[in-house]
Formats: sequence, structure tokens, C-alpha cells
Amino acid sequence: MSVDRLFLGLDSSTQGLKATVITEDLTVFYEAAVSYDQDLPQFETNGGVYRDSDGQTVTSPPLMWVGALDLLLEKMNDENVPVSRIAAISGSGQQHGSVWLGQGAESRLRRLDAQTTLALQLEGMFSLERSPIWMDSSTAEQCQNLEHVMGGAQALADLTGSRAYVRFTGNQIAKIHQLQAGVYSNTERICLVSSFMASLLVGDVVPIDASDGSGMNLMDIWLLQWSADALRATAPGLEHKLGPVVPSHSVVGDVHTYYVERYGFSPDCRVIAFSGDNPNSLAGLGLQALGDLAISMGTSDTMFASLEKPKPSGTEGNIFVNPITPGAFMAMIVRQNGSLAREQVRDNVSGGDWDTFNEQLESTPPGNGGKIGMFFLEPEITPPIARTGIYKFDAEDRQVDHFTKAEDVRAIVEGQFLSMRLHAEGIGITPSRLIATGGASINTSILKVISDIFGKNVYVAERADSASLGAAYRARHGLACKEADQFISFATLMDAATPYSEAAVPDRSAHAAYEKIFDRFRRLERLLC
Ligand code: ADP
Ligand code: XUL
Repeated sequence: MSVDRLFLGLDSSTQGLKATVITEDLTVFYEAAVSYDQDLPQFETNGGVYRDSDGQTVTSPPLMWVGALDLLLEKMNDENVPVSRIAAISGSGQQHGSVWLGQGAESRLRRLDAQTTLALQLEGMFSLERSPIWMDSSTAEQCQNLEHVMGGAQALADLTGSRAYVRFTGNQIAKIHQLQAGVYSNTERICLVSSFMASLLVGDVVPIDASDGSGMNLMDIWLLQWSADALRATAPGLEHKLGPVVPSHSVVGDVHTYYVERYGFSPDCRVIAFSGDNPNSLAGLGLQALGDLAISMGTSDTMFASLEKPKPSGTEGNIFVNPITPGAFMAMIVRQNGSLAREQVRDNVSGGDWDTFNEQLESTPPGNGGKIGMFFLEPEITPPIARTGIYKFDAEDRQVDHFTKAEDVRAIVEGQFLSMRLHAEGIGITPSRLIATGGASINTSILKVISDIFGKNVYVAERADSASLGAAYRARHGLACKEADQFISFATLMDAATPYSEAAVPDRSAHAAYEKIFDRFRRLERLLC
């Protein structure tokens, strides 16, 4: 009865947990979402996170992620989703975040009881009640040390795909080992957000996949295994706490009886290794053609592309193992000041309304009359800027205090995507077309600016949630590989996926306006680094 089978993709992101269910022919059957701030208010997060007063430490409670899974599955039951037909599940996690499981956690996971909620059963299981997440920038010291021990930033990048990054899990682990030695020694296992969510479903600690594992500064991206040197430079006994690395298409187990008895899942429902949200977005967009550059505008803004022969940079960007094509890679650039920074400007000058924001954007000329703005409301990843601030320059490069409201709107959007273009070029990405995804990709006024800045067409997928959709595709793909007992090309399965539609085309004179200010932008940005 293969026509009746369904596949579930989850996305455990910064602000919430999403689900996308697809049919065998890749049609979206059902979607749902849980918002941490709204649906789990008892955790008192803001945008899903806690920001410490030091301006650097950013964490989230893993018990909230656990609670969100039950809420989402209850919703699916309430809305009569035929979960018994779900043949496989995969998922995305916000990258780099770590979940610290205390002694006895593995046996607690194995003993899950369908009579009561996950949160009630797993409370107290964590050796760290607040997990460091990707927005954390408190590990500069550990990064310096890792690069030093590994022979410099370029040597570390050549091995792990990235120079040392403050958000990368290995550096977060080193910090906890140094500052909270008791926590470290009481920790039975360390998961990524992705492998943790998969572990909840299987009822056992499951392996980290090679693609999300590339975001830790710990894995040899060529051999797809932990680097003994990087582990040693990070913390003692780490290999055992991390467990093995597996290819992204691996089956990591079947759903635990908890889900069979409580929600009606089939006991044969397989769980395919979860991965990072950006790798899964690449899968969701079916991004394999050279020259296709994805721009994902979720909480962070990211840019990524598939590539075969990467040259990791000791200064910027990240190389990850490709989640869908064995032997291939993906290049990525991340801007922390993405949607949340745009939202802050929208709230300050557009009355909190995207339509007003768009009217203001469209009322100003491309290039903003020479005015350039850089909004670092949070410490920035690309370019690396630790101190927050808003910098505004007039057409003569003089720093000024004020723009008009409409100029502010144009300045933030232009500043964000001029910087993206600059750094994409920095890691050798020259796109022939752009594919936009993530929450802000429904905003065509923003897409128009992006198209003009790059001078390329912008396309959008039918669904903005490419991370949960990509996870559903990977569930389908992982099961197909398992059933064939060999690797099957992802592309052959994707034939049925909906192609992109054109959302913006560049205007020649607007593009020329950006060409004119590009070098100025580069120079001004460099002054701030
Ligand atoms: P994540 O997966 O990181 O939680 P999403 O991909 O769901 O994030 O994107 C959420 C973001 O989308 C919100 O923070 C919001 O700023 C942005 N967004 C939603 N609608 C619009 C819009 N019309 N214009 C611009 N941005 C939008
Ligand atoms: C990627 C990164 C962010 C998170 C957001 O390196 O830090 O895009 O994955 O969920």
C-alpha cells in the first residue's frame, strides 16, 4: 500500500517546532507549528531564548524543546492526521546547540511510558538545564586556544571546514568543561539539537549526522569522523560522550512504543538521522546545480550552495558535509542579524507592520541616495563583529546619527544583502540564480532589493519552510535507501517536487546603483571589523 504512506519532517528551530507531512509523491499533506514563547509560556523565553546580561551568553531550555514535541503531536492527533501511515520521520535542528544529558539519561529515554508526558518523565535528565545555542558568542577564548593548538585558523578550517567559530559546539563544550567541570563529568552524553530530537523519538541516544556534525569544529570533514586532535584540544573523554557520526541518510532507529501507544504511530515507523536546519533547507530546495545559491531568511539570514571541491577559508564562511550527496559539500555564510534585526527596525519606524515597512522601502531609491547603514543589534557572525551598534553613513562616508524612517528601512535591507554579496564572493560563490526561503521570503519587496543587489533573478519555492520540508524529503529518501539496501540518488526522488517560481528580476539601473556603492560598502564594513 505504498501510495498511502506519509513522511514527517520536523524543524526544531530557534523560535518554535514545525511539522511538514508529505505523501509518497512529495505533495505537502499537512503542516503545523508550535511557538515556544506563545505555546510554552511557562519557560518565559523571548524568541525561544534567554539572553544573559553579559550580551554574549544565549541559551534555551531543552525541556521546552521536549514539551514542544508532545504539543505538536497532540495537535496532529486533534486534527486527525493519520499518523499510523507515517512510514518515516526525519528532522532539522537549529545548528550548533548542544543538549547535555546527565547520568542515567539513556535508560530514562529507553523506559518512556505512554501514560504521561515526555516533559514530566524527562525533567531532571539534563546535566545542563540551559543549552548553549547558535546565538551564543561567549567562547572567544576557547576559539583562540583551539586555533592555536591545531596550527592556526587555516589548518583548523582545512580539517573541520571552518576556522574556530564562537557558536560551534566544540568551543561551547570546551567552555563548559573549563568553567563547570562538575557538569562536564556528570554528563553521560552530549547531543546536538538535531540528534537530541531524533533521540526523543527513538527513545535512545542516536548518532549525530555528518552534515550537522560539521558545525562543531570537531569533525574531519573528509573522513566523516571525529578528529582525535580536535577532540583532545577540546575536552577529555569527549568521543564517548559524543558517540559515532553517521551519514545523513542513515536509519537511526524505529519510533519508541511511547509514540505508538500515545499517538497511534506504526511500530514500523523509521527514524532517519536528523540534521541541521541549513543542510535540510538545502535538501528541501533540492539544491544541487552549481550556481544555485539559496538565501534563507529565518531567525538568522544564511546563504548556501552545494559544491564538490571546497576550499575551506581560514577567515570566513563554513564548509559542511553535503546532507544529500555523498562525497559532496555545502558552503555557507551566516548573518546573525537577520529577521530579528529587520523586525526591530519595523517596530521602531514602521509601527510594527510589514506593509508599512514595504511601502517605506519602495518609497526610497535603490542605493538610498548614497546612504549606507549597518545594524549590529546582536554580535555578528559575518562579518565577525563582537560589539553591537548601529552605524549610519552619509554619501560622503561621514558617520551620522539619523536617517529618515524610510531611509532606515532601506538601509537595513541593503546593508544586510550588500554584506551577503560581499562575503559570498569572499568564499568563491558566484551565483547564476538565487533561491529564497525562510519566513521573510514571502516579502517580495525585500526579494526585489536582493535581486537588484546581486543582479540575478530570485526564485522562491512554493513553501517557505524548506527546513521542515527538506526533513520530510530526507525521511522519504532515507527510507528508500534502506529499502533498496543501497544509496539512491536524492535527485531521482526529487523529480516530483514542485519547481521554484520567479519572484523578482533585477532592474538594470538599480543594479548599477549598487555596483557604484559596492566598494564603498566593502571599505566601510572593514572599518568596523
Ligand atoms: P526560524 O525557522 O528561524 O524560526 P522562520 O523561517 O520561521 O524562522 O522565519 C521567521 C521570521 O520570518 C520572523 O522572525 C519574521 O521576522 C520573518 N517574517 C515573517 N513574515 C514576514 C514578512 N512579511 N516580511 C518580512 N519578514 C517576515
Ligand atoms: C548556522 C546557524 C544558524 C542556525 C539557525 O550556522 O548558526 O543559521 O542554524 O537555526
